Amino acid sequence: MAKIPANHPRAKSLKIREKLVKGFERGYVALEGLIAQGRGECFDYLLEEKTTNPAKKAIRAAAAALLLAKHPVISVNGNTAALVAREIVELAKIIPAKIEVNLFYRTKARERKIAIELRKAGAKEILGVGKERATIPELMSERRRVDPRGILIADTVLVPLEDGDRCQALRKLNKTVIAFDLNPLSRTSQAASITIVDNIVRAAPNLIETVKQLKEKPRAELEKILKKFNNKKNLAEVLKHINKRLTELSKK
Ligand code: PTJ
Repeated sequence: MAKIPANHPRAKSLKIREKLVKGFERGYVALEGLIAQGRGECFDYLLEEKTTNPAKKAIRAAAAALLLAKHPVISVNGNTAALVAREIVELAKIIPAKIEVNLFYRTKARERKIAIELRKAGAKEILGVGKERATIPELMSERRRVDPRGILIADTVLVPLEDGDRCQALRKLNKTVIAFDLNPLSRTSQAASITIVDNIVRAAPNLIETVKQLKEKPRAELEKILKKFNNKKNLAEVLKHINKRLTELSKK
């Protein structure tokens, strides 16, 4: 793989791509995961590759929801393992939450390799790997196979880089769904209880810090934060932010 010059104006973004390409070469990122990243990058340009105020609000609500949950689970796919394995493990530790591998393009080999990446990042227990599964009847894709100790009984599920179907299925099962998705228009973004419209590489460390800040707060305060949050309104704020930026740019 060609070396990226440190002074390249897009070095940061190219390094993120490199992580995904390496993950693909090692066999745990799906080929389609590379396309998904490209889709995300396009929206990240519109956000100026910065965490917006609405994203910060969504991160705060997500932290409150995860701390209030009885059975919080973090779902991990190929892209998430390639980009933020360490952050996922740290987040799971401080909440505390379970980690479950759940793949759209599921193969036993990818499951196993993602578990290896998560172990390298410090995870001790990883659900959803090579075991007998329960299924979510509302769903036809491979994502329907869930761990009976994890997503099946979870009340709150964090689903980074999701496909819309599972998000809707989990909502139908009355679970609180938190999504990271750079596309505010995606079905996932629209269906989730809390959508963090931000790049997972920025949002995951931010979520860790926010969980740390809120961890000792009384439940009543966390409930207040959650009650105040409205996903539709927040997505509208993201669209207004993009709209304002494009309007300003188009005047120049
Ligand atoms: O590992 P698997 O088998 O579970 O497959 C994972 C992918 C991502 C391939 C699969 O879930 C898929 O096809 O996803 P989609 O439908 O392409 O949706 C991915 C969403 O994530 C898109 O809306 C992208 O905008 C968004 N996205 C991509 N990269 C990032 C992102 N959001 C936040 N941070 C990113 N880095």
